[in-house]
Amino acid sequence: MSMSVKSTLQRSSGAIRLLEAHDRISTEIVRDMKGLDGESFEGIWISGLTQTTYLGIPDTEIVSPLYRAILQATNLNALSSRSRPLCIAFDADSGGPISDIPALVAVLAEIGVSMVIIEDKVLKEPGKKVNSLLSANGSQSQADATEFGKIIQTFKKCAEGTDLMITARIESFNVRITQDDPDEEAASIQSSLEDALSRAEIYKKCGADAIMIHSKSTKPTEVLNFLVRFRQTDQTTPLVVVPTTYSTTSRQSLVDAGANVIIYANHLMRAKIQAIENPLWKCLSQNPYLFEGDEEARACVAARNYGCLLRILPERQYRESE
Ligand code: SPV
Ligand code: MG
Repeated sequence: MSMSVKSTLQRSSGAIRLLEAHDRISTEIVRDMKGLDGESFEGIWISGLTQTTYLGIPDTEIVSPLYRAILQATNLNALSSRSRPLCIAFDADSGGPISDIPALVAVLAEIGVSMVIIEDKVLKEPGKKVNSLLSANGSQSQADATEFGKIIQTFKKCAEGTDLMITARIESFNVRITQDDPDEEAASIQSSLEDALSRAEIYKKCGADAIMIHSKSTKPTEVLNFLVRFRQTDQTTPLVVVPTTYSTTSRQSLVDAGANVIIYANHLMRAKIQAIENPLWKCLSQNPYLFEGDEEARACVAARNYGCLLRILPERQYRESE
């Protein structure tokens, strides 16, 4: 049995925390581990980025969310069998083909997912989604709010009578083109904030049960400003945040501003890469001929941090983003 995000939110006084898991062993680790504060994670995030990394392909939606959900059904089939039930949130990228949505929602229900997050990105071409953390100006495109609202409506209709929370993810901060001039930059940030707030209203009217606000800024300001402004007029709709780039921000400050769900989106994959590469690097230094002539393998082994996750992926855009 998995836990429903909705009922867990109703019982929780602070924010619930979800940690990325991309296979069975990482799911079991999340189930057993506690944070430094001694508290357990309430559940897992099935991340597009780490699921595709696990498959060795880029996070560009070349495989549909439906395909990833089906894959997860085999990977996570241990969910029901172990001691502590977990909440499961699923990253549905841009939602995939609209004709897939009924099947996607059915598979998600089957594997116990109770929150699905759909982002208002638009793919320039099929299979060419750009990951939100990539910084190249203008590389990401946002969907028209009304068109995206129709996708939310379709998810909502398919999920009727279930506990699945349809969550609209707003990318206004990530698609923004940064400006050199400080005044123009401040105006651009402000207009993204207003755009994000007005999209939140549209998506709620289309049936969104929760809103996720994303940002690739290393400072939490954009997200905190959104949370505070949103909460001035709506104290109930759950708000979801992903503090990957602004990771030094305390959980309490996000909760105080109005966040209800905090997703730690790629940590187990990053930990796994380090756990593999560190002993391997040691082994390599003891045996310098191990990878002789194989520059690609050397590059993988030598990588040290998040950049490594991007570097091992074959797409040129990831290399350019380093
Ligand atoms: C993911 O984990 O796949 C996400 C979050 O969508 S991010 O990579 O930050 O866009
Ligand atoms: Mg994703």
